[in-house]
Amino acid sequence: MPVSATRRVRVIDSHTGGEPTRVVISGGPDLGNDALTNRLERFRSEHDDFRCAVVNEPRGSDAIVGALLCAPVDESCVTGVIFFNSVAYLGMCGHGTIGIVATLAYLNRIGPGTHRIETPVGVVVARLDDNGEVEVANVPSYRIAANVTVEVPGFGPVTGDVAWGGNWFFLVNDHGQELEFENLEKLMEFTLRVRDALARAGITGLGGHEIDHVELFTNSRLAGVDSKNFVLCPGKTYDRSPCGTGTSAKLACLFAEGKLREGETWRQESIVGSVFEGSVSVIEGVVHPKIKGSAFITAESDLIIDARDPFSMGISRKGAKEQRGN
Ligand code: PYC
Repeated sequence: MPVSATRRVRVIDSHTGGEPTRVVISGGPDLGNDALTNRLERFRSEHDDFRCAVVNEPRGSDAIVGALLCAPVDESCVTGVIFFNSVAYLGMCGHGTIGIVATLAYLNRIGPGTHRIETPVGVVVARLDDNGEVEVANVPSYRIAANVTVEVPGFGPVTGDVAWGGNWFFLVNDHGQELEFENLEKLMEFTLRVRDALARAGITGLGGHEIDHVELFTNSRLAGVDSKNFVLCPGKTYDRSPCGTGTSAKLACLFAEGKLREGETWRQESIVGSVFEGSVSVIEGVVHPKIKGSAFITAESDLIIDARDPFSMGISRKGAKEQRGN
């Protein structure tokens, strides 16, 4: 095989509260140097096969969130990043940002201190502590609608809030589900139906954006922890971590309801039992959430993209038929 037929992509894998992040260090597509929103569109329209190659089977899984590092436009940022998963691109990703900070520290590119990171939805500021914990000051977050009821086939009316935390969320407190790891299949089925029902009913985020995350809440049984969640992410996967953007959306809703004050700590448990700490500061009436957690490096490797391999660019739902040749 000629050497040129093989492409290498350098990645570092980590997990944040159980949720994996695969950071692409080199070997990604050239997306140019203009605004990250433009580069994200170029990624989506011209290099979507690269997204599949990095996070989909056979190299990846539905759970992995990819993070393509790129040069920031804002030179005060240590890096720019575009997040993606097995089906879509994410505006921001809280657990992924914590993973990036742990990855850059592992590579000795940053040390403890404050680091700005540019995302397609704005700059976030991460503080790496000496003990490895990372606190992310996320993009401003807000609730756009409270007590929205949608009719969910097989389940009846479900009421929740629509909020932005860097992605769009439908947050539901009263759902009749038991948020236990053993119930994953049921939780997936319920939240997938809720998401479909929202789309059918034309309930969206601002600008008609799809609400692609559904978040269920219950009380946590862990001492000192305020709440436990289950978060459906784009595609058919759930967040193993408490979801940084989802916790940000939750903090915005709590603040709007007068249930959380500036500077108070909110502890959010995930469906696998990991915990993020969150708080808000309010500047000119706008909620700025902070999320704290830790990430651990799990692998450092080269992905090999072999042109002879029919699944070299991953198995995608739309491409599987072509790849199988039928
Ligand atoms: O932590 O924000 C997050 C996130 C979004 C999707 C998966 N994790």
